[in-house]
Amino acid sequence: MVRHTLAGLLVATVPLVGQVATPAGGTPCTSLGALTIPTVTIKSASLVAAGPFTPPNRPGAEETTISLPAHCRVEATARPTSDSEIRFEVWIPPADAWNGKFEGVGNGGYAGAIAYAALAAGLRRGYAVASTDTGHTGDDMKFGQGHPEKIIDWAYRAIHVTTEAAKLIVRDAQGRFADHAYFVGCSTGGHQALSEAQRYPEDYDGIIAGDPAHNRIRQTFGFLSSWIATHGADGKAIIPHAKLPVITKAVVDACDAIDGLKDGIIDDPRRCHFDPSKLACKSVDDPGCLTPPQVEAARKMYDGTKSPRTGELIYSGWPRGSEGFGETAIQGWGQYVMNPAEPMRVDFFRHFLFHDPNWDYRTIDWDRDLAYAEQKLSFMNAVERDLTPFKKRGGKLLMYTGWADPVVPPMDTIAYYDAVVKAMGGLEKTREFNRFFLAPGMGHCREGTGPNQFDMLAALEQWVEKGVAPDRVIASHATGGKVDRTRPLCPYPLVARHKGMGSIDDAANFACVAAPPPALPAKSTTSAMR
Ligand SMILES: [Ca+2]
Repeated sequence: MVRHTLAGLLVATVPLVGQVATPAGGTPCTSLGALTIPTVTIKSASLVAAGPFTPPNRPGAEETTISLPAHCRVEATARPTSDSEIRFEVWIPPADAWNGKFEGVGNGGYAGAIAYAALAAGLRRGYAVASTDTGHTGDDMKFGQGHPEKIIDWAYRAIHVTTEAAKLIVRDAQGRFADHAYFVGCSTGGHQALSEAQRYPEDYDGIIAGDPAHNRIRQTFGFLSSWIATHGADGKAIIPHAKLPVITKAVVDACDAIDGLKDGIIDDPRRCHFDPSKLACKSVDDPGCLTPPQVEAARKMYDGTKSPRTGELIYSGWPRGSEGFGETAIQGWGQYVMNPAEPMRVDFFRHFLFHDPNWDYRTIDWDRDLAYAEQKLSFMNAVERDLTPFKKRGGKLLMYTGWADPVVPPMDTIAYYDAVVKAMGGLEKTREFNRFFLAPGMGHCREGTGPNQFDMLAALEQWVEKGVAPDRVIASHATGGKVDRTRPLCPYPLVARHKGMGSIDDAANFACVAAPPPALPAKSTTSAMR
């Protein structure tokens, strides 16, 4: 892999006639377009006054009008290959509002859009921030058909070239490089975060990888097998959406107390072996019970994807407690497995792997096609476990994930962290630069019955800038905007335990303690991490 360095990209600033130096010695915002960076075209650089900002994303995107502080907005495009079209934006606070730092923000799904809400969050904290659309427009995967370079841009290159160019743009605007660079992402953003730590360890001093979808190829195989296992020949979901919360309630009733505290939260679903047959209908189907096919479909969701030939685990199943814990489709198995009319991300096979838009997912060969995908598209993963270069350069990595994540199974993230620990010489040597926080009862990146709001970036800043490693991160749960519970998130493998006195809704009454490892279920097979 070609590794570009900042030194290799340096920078010719075209002298501007009559340029007025800003107090900090930087280039005025509206002159930033004169900066020359190889393969990068700066489309515009403009001062944006404080006030409402409506992101120019496609209609229906999650962002609506947001309120922003004053900043310099730079829109640019990077073309590291002749087929690349990587749009990105850099938002730079005025010198007196700048915290001296740079933040790259991650995307969701297959991206195809600049993450304006994440840009806004960073800017409000005083960061100079950057985000990219990862080189294409829209969440669907047809962009990859016949465009292998665009798949690479999406997989890892867009984040890297955006990072390097954005650092130079910030340097030009402020008259100096940022003191520290951070990357913050969840889901695909978590994948991007781990990819940066693995592939480009010089890019960031501190990295936050939330609910990382970095074992991407196997996750895609997991979506496919889960969909097939939970849909009838008519393409309809076997378990009706209304029954998913019924399963979660039964799971929590059965397993809540295993951790020693009846608080509505399963602390570690690996200790919960609830079998859906407990909900089997006595005679007729009704909304509170499961028919035999529904029992079987739920079991397969927990069991994960296995090779029909060898029984080897290809990808972890989804955790007990993730079935349906809230109203929206992402708060349960709806959005990624049950609701789609065909398997989620099936276009990976059609447009990225086989280049056959008519590929029939029922022809999948789990062993042969997985081996082919991991050989042909290995760059779509970010599963390197040896993080020595990142550790050596002083990098700090915070990982987190929700224990009720219905999109990225936490067991797969644990398998990765365990693999890193092994490769890096043990837990203590890993904890020096990489800590992993599991949030009980949290869904995919946010929400859930457990405390799910926390400030990982503040913890990371303390670690990078003050050398104070996080021994716990306080998380809160809110109902209707009002905080009703706080808890510490503990660095894996520690768990939060009530001290035996005081409110169970107050983090002060919990300690991070070692817990015996959960007994593995009898039919557990080898880890998906190679
Ligand atoms: Ca509990």
